[in-house]
Amino acid sequence: MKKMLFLAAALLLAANGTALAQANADPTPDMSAMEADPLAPVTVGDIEITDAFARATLPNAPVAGGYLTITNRGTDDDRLVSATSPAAGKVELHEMSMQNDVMTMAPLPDGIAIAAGETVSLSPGGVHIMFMQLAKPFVEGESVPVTLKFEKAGEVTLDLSISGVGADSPPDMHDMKM
Ligand SMILES: [Cu+2]
Repeated sequence: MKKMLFLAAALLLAANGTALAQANADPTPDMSAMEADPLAPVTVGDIEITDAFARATLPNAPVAGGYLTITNRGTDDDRLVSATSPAAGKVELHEMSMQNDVMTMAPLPDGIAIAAGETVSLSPGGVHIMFMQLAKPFVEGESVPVTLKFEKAGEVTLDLSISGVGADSPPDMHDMKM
């Protein structure tokens, strides 16, 4: 729904070059338009989150991966300690690694450290948000809400845009043979 609203707003702006120019020059842009942009950075305290997305799931896939980039613009180290979502019965922070030539993944009990001034990317094949016990499949073009809890910055809820099923992202990565 948010995406629809954003598209409608974009079309309205595109249909009127004057309105677009005014929007760009306006030092206090329309907040409703900003909230509707799924690609806009999300901030909480000194933490900035960009490039948030999840991958669509195949039918009956038990899990789905979520990915985003976290930048700590503050002078204190912070830590992503947990994630939750109404779209999944359980959400964990995972790390992938090679064990005896098999790519496996395991929960990160201490969360993900984001040192002051550093940027950490959660991406396919690396650290990721694991949605488990999915309420329903993740469908490309839709979005999934996730609430991230940071040790210092606190909690923030954002929408992950759902992209296509990645060719390098099988439905059950827990047993992915390399
Ligand atoms: Cu995982």
